[in-house]
Amino acid sequence: MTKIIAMIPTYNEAEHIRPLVEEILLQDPRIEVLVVDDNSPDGTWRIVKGMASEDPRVHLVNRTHERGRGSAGIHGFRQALAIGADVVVEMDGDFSHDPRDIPRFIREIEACDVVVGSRFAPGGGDLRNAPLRSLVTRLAATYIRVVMGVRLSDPTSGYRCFRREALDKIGLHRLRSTGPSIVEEVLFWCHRLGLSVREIPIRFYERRSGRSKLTLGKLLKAAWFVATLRLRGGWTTG
Ligand SMILES: Nc1nc2c(ncn2[C@@H]2O[C@H](COP(=O)(O)OP(=O)(O)O)[C@@H](O)[C@H]2O)c(=O)[nH]1
Ligand SMILES: [Mg+2]
Repeated sequence: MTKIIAMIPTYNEAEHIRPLVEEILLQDPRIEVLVVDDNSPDGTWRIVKGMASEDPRVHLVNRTHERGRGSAGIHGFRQALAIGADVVVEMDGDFSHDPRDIPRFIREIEACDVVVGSRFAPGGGDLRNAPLRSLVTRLAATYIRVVMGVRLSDPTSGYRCFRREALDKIGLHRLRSTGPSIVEEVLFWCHRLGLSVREIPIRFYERRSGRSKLTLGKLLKAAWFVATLRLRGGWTTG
């Protein structure tokens, strides 16, 4: 039987982590959840720890010495493979990614290596009530398509699904991002290594509560990192 791990990096998501994990588990009997928390001051990790002690389908990594969306994601992929995942679904912990989309990801991954949830594919949507954030997402998508040479409609989407073999091929050891540029870095390698990537439409919601951890500084750092990726690709494979 296939083991599917929903991997969620979290920082201060205590207000909704429990209902989110519960809703994910309902989507398929083969699903387990792995939360990678960075010792959130609001105690997100404590809630997940409690759930994990009662349900073997819930797993927690609490990182006490590191902080960052990128390094948490890499840690999460590694841990998901270590606990035997055949398929990993990567998603955010704020309900902006609807757990009810997971079955469509799982169906689609049967026929490819990686599935990306796209807000801009026909049938998808960006439903945030923040026009500036939506505009930045669109500009970033154009920038990444040009700089990385990928043809996807939504290259900054963090709602994605990977076959185990795809993560093995990417080689987690080569990923360098500490922050949010991990999303683009992983996509870059998918593209560079010729993995088959398909998009499915998703609706992207405003976070249910709490605050985004994305700052202008992190955004600019990510944009710079993306610009250096081609150079890295040349070095490591050239
Ligand atoms: N472990 C970990 N998760 C993080 C960190 N920063 C953001 N996240 C998580 O990554 C996901 C996306 O972050 P979010 O702040 O919603 O960014 P946005 O959706 O771009 O506004 C959420 O589940 C966050 O809790 C971090 O430093 N460490
Ligand atoms: Mg968010």
